[in-house]
Amino acid sequence: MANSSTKKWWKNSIVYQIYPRSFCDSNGDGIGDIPGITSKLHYLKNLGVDILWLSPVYETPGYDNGYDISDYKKINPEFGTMEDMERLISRAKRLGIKIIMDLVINHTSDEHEWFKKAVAGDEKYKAYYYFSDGKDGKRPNNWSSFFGGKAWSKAENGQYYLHLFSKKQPDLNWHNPDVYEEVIDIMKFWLDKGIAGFRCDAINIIYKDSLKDGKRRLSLIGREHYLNTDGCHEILKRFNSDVWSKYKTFIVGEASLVTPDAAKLLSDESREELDTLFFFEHMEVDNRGIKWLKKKYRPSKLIRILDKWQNVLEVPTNYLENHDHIRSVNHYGNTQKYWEKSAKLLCGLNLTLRGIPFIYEGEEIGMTNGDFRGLRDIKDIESHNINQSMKKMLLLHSIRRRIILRTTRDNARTPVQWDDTENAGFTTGEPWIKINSNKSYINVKAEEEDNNSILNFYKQIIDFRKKSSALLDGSYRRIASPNDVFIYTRESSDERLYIYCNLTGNNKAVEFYGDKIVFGNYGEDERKDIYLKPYEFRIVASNI
Ligand code: TEU
Ligand code: CA
Repeated sequence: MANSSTKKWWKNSIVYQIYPRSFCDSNGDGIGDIPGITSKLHYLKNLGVDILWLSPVYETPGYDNGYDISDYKKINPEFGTMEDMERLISRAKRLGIKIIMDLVINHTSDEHEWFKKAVAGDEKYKAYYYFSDGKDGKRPNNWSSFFGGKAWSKAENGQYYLHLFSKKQPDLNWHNPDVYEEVIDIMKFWLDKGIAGFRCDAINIIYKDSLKDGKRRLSLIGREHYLNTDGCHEILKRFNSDVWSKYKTFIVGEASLVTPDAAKLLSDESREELDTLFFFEHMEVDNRGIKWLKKKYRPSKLIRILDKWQNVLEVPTNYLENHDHIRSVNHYGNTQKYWEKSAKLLCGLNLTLRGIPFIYEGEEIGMTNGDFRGLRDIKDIESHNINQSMKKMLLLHSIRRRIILRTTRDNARTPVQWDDTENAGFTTGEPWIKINSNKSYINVKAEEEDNNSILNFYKQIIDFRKKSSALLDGSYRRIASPNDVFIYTRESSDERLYIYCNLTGNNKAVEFYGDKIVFGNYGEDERKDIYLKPYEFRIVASNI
């Protein structure tokens, strides 16, 4: 087993996701940057983080905040220089923190050299993308884009090109061996600089089986032609044997629309593809078909989904928020009366399930959705595209406003609140996106000074976890989930823990398992009462 545990050096890590644009600005231009990240390494070390995942820091025109890359080997000048990046890697290393980068290879920016050459008529580079004259002047097929609207646009050469995201993000043609070679080279470039792995963006959709029309459906027409294709599996295996295994990387894939069976095929160790992946089902718990249409959130459904996925992946990922979704305390908690209790409960849940916990910047202080005044405050390209689509459907401004403000990705992209000063200690200049006015009480400085804060709860539970064999390596089993309370055990050969999560704002009657409450968001005592308070989280140890 020694072999497999060194191979999985990342298995007991805690990962922290940084969205660089919103993390910390070092030079007063209102945009977070790499020196800003470096200046907070001690904060992250202190929190107990082992791995940092950086959302893209490469050169980009910035239409999708860096998920549209124009040069994979350069740093976005807004974020700093290559020297800044190298300094970040080496400072982090000194503190024992590893860094993984976002690898966006489904598409490039349309301002990438490759695409520009392609449009100018260079045949080599035309073959990097999907160009087509279309059918009788119409689009080549009926596919729709993830960001609303159609998946084909016309380039300046008069031809259509495929883009599963915005028209600023043309899809690469993974049938072309040259594309493979380019990406291998990019990966090595960064791994040689000391990067520990990648979070592979939209990885399960990169390989298109065919360009035939898709089945008609509510969203993502065409998906059956590119989701989890054999070609994609083939590429992942080759990445693994050509690069990843040689550098002993940690690779986590982002796999939208993935089912448990597909997830196993992408990440079972024996298949040598991804180490693990992000599934989306719990994020979609309150979707009505598409994310813009919501239904009532039901904790029992969340419990069912999380429980199911605990048993699917060899090493699951646990995450409750990221840069693409609303804040978890808005989603699954309560931002009013139980803001603090519910943020702590979600922390407890995320850090005691089996697998690797991912914490998204600001989650550790209980940051909430943006308090945007209107659509004019929204920066996100997806939100703007959806607004345009809804306009075409003649939806009223007030309706569009409500739909977008509720779900926009910008909710999680407001700057990290470091203190209660005018710009929350994020910048000395004009922030690129509105800072939440609740910085007055939700901020790192205030929470560092308060022993009972959400931030200190994170630190304590991370500490607890690092010493607990049951949480690190133990099995997981659901005991019961009466009345929206999630109860499960984590058990190793010498430790058994019962975890209670009351996912509601009401008192709940439960059975008491175990012997002694050792951790909780209502304090620790030997209460054996059968009532859980609103959003109560408890760890109960049991003698074995
Ligand atoms: O997201 C890919 C993805 O699968 C989308 O469904 C995503 O959930 C999106 O937010 C739809 O609402 C990745 C990145 O995480 C995202 O930030 C990028 O915009 C996207 O790829 C394109 O690179
Ligand atoms: Ca800056």
